[in-house]
Amino acid sequence: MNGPSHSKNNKALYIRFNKCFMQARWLFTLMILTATIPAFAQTLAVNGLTCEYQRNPVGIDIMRPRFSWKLTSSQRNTMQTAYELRVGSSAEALAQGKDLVYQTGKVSSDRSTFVEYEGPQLRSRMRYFWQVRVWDDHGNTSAWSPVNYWEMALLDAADWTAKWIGTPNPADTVNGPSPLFRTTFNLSKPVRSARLYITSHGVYECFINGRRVGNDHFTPGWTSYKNRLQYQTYDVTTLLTSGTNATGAVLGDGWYRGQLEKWKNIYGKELALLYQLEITHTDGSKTTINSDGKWKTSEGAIRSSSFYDGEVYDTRFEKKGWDLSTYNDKAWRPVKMMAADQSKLIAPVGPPVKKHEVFHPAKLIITPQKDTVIDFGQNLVGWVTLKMKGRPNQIIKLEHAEVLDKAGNFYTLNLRGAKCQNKFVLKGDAERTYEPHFTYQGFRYVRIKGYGGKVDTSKIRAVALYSDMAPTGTLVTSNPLLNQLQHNIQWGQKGNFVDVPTDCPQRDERLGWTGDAQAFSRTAAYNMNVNGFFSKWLKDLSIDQREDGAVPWTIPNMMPKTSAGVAGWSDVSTIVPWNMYLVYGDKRLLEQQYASMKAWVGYIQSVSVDNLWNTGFQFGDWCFYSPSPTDDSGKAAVTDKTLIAEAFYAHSTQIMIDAARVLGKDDDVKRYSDLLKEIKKAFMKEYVTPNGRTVSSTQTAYLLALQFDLLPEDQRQQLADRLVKNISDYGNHLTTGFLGTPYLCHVLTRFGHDDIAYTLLLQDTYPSWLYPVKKGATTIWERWDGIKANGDLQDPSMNSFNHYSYGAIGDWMYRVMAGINTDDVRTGYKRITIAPHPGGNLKMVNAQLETGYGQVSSKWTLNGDVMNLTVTVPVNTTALIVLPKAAQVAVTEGDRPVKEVDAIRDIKKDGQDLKLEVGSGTYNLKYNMARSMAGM
Ligand code: RAM
Repeated sequence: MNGPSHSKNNKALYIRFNKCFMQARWLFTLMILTATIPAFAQTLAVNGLTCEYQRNPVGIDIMRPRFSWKLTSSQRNTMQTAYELRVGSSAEALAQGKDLVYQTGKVSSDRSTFVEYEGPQLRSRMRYFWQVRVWDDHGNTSAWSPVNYWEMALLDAADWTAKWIGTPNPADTVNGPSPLFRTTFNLSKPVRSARLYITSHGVYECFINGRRVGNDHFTPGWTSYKNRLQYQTYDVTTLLTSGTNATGAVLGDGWYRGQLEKWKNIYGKELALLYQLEITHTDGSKTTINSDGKWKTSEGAIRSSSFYDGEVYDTRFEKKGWDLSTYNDKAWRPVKMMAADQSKLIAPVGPPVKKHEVFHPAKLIITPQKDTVIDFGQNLVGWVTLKMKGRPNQIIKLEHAEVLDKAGNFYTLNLRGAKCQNKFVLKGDAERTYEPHFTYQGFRYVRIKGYGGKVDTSKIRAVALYSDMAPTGTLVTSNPLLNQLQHNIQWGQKGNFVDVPTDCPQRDERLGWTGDAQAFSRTAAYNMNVNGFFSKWLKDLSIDQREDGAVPWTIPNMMPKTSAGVAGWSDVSTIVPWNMYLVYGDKRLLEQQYASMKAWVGYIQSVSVDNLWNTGFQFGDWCFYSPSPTDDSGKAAVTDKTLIAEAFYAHSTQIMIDAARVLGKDDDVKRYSDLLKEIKKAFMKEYVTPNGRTVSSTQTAYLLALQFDLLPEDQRQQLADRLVKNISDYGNHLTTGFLGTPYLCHVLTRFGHDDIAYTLLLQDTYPSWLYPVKKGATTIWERWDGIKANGDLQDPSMNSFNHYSYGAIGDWMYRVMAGINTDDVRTGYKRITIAPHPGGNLKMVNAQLETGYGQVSSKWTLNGDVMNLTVTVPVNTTALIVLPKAAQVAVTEGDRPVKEVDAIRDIKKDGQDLKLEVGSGTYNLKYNMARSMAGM
């Protein structure tokens, strides 16, 4: 009955025959190709070149830039054995190997990431071209890679000849009209190239001859402005014209003087512009156009703009053609010359904010309160654009909200003081698109007022804006709810990686909260390349760190100096550099942050007595589970804040040991190892009973103690059992807050409780990850119950629907469920572990991760007990594939037993797991778990 029918059999035969025939044909073609093409062309190639995290960066100021490249090969099991890198000052000469600035010669090395430039001193403004070729361990040599480049920015303060200009308006006019600045200039000679170096106090948009320069937003970005201010470099060659040119810029308050929490004018009271346009003519001569006393200023259509409150754009104030040479600026006023220090200027290392996804309205709703509301179907961060003609003096008001309330009405209470409104005042001229400039909103719903008549949704869009990080990870499972969770995690990241890692994107906060960032950093690094993003931010951290080592709650710090030095928040200073080292192998970043890391641990030491850190303010396990409104049952999962502090003290100290080891600082290894022993002793004495129970019987207390190895080995299992019991006491629910959540499933897995990790992951009643998903969430919420089971909304004073911290489960989903991890010695995925943990009744998990070496992937499917695992290991890496419940004899690839598969270097049995040491390539492995275990 079960056997295939005859016709099926014939069909299978036919397909097999056809396949063979095709394969033979393919082989034949390959043989011909092999005969005609030199050996290297078919097997080994170099691509994906980057310099300092970027592809062809223009305007960097790193004197020893680092190069990375990726290899591809048609052969399995391929490692780079040598590379040769060469740098020249022109693409043509370089391709011919002439006039080289620097060449490494053939270097025997398997390094293909972060290879440092060691040539002669790099010069301001110079563009350098580079390429690389590689050798592999099969005897192949690649061709030279395509030529890439990087360009140096202005390296000396003396390179700046432009002057800072501002407006003669009174200072401290926060939320006033945006100033415009303009000038004209004549170019009589043809232009070979032109660079604009530009920055501002406030945020800017710049134009040349009516065209916008670049497509970045909120430039120059947010840094610790009192100490460092980024400027951007743009290639504007094509924007210039012969004859008269015009250029201009418009400024908004931005982070510089706009409201941040309750403060305004934090970095200064006046907006200002610094603009240096350097033009090289075809004859080699130069013209420089600088911001200076000759520029003029006026006000334009942006009547006010603020991140929190939104923007008012009044077309009646438009200065049509203000950025064209034909414009008459007689009525404009001379600019005010500003004093400013050029020495704080730096070139960016992180990505700028850009526009990304565009959303069409999903639904037009008329609410019970008769509001016209558009639902975009996604809680996103950015703004709404509107195409319309309109009537003279028509005012369109767009208000933004993340959720509707229980009755289906537009809900803005959780935005607190932030108005989140954009207003457009129209003239009734030709149809065009309106969009704001110096603001952004976190929203899914938009209430439109003043539209008049039926809203034409075909002309309305929502545009997502966030830092331009390359997407690196995808994760899909057979469970749609989990897929939605993964989606929500990624959108939480998009919405909160807006130049700095923010806690939330909607209410009057949007600050670089450190605790949230550390909790989410590892997950973030799966979803997107955050190396440059965090490098920039960590630099601000080390600069804003207090002299005594205390790390502020938020970075860049805009709070009083006393708002610093908190467990789980300030530990971002050790945790994130270490995570970046693990996932990218970025050793220089670790080196750069080392002093800051040390200072933080030094601070804890200085406030500790007998190695106990139990003084000062702590946030604790923020947003932990607590039954509301009262806690008669004593079920609130309150973890002693000083226990948490001591645990993170140990964790940061452990990271110091690890970092010191990597950086070869033996004295520190010893010093911190000794210290850690004392901290653990103090922890045991103060927080662990003789029976091995932590004084707080909470999941977070157990998790921190276990994750950070605070108990002696022989006491750990019993604590893990307590954790399991605790979870079951809460009806298989988590109770953790921001600090415990990232470790929850990892600890369960480590102590053999994958099943419980899956139970928690798949739990869909409050508190759990899937509860919000079931409630229709499209991002991660700040609270486990942002919307209660009965539809009521949580306390509006703290109820963000886009807060990424709990999204830290993403790390476990990639690292354990799909099983993709980096080795912690050969970091940056130089050596990969693929150790999937099937469970939770999932039939399939498929994850991909673009690493510094190329794509790693792990896809498993379970059909009954039959496990199919497809793994991709990039060239120049090796991997350890861990097959759960597998016996060697049972595992095959196609028809071949695993031991016959080429590129498998070693096979070992380890308990129930089979471990394969493999080289690069794609492997399709298959076995029956149950039969394997039966010792087949
Ligand atoms: C809140 C922030 C953030 C948290 C701090 C302690 O206001 O939203 O998420 O880290 O407080």
